[in-house]
Amino acid sequence: MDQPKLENILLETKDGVATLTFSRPKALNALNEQTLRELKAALVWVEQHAAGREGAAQGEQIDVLILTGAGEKSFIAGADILEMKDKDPEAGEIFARLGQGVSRALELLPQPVIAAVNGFALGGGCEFAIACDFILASENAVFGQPEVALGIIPGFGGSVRLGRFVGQPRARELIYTGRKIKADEALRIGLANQVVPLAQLLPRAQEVAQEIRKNSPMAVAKSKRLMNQIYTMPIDQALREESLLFGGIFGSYDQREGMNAFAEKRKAAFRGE
Ligand code: DAK
Repeated sequence: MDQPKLENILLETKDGVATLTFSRPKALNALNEQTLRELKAALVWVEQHAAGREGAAQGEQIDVLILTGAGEKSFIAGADILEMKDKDPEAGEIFARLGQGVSRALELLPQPVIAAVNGFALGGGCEFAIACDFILASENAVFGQPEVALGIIPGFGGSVRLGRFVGQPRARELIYTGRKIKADEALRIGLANQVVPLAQLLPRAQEVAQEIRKNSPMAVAKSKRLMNQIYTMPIDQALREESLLFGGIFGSYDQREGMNAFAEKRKAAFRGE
């Protein structure tokens, strides 16, 4: 299955992990419309390679996706302000739908997505990081939602998702002030899971990805689906959803294999089904 043609994003795969690297050095990897369209195409490709899909059957299974930025300075410095500044309401809405669609696609992707934030993650950059499952940050990472300083509001889901990472009061503070925070504060408030030296960022992301890959991809995908569904549900409905998914897994190959492997004191060989 051919990879999509990409100019502003690099797509690499290694050991069951795909890495998408945003690369627009002249604009600190800011997101223009082309980059959003490329990301959309790349995510479709990654999804086609999830366990049990056509691409995986062709021998190229992808179990985890990592997003990062090219260079040492920036993950994504936000939406491309220069491209965005003269948009009319109609073009603004098209841009917003594209960005929101892509950030939702990150959440709906069956594979877990790790944001390896290697510098500025501002505006749309921070919003894409929090649409990932969790964030690993380099020591020079800087996060922020500075939209209000530009006379706009977060438009790729920041006001919806930031509170889920850091709690509503902190999210409000960050959005109303537009204050940029460094990696140590991001770690303290729960925005980043871990902070490591820049040179260690991608190796660490790979290590975490490989830890995930030891498990059943089917069970990981179902856990992700549940984690992303339950926050919009009342608790009783969410618990019901969990029990349905839990029950549905019994009888699957991976459930039998995982439990038999435990009983037989051997390593499980999962198939993702
Ligand atoms: N867009 C375009 N170009 C950018 C950029 C951006 N977001 N950020 C940086 N650049 C460019 C700079 O213009 C500069 O280009 P040259 O002048 O060299 O040609 C180059 O990258 C290097 O930047 P600096 O010279 O400024 O580098 P510094 O190290 O001094 O500063 C900085 C780095 C990241 C602190 C600074 O560049 C900066 O403040 N950048 C803007 C950050 C920002 O405000 N980001 C949020 C953007 S707003 C919407 C949905 C979503 C959104 C909007 C609408 N709809 C609902 C329609 C999302 C909005 C945003 O993300």
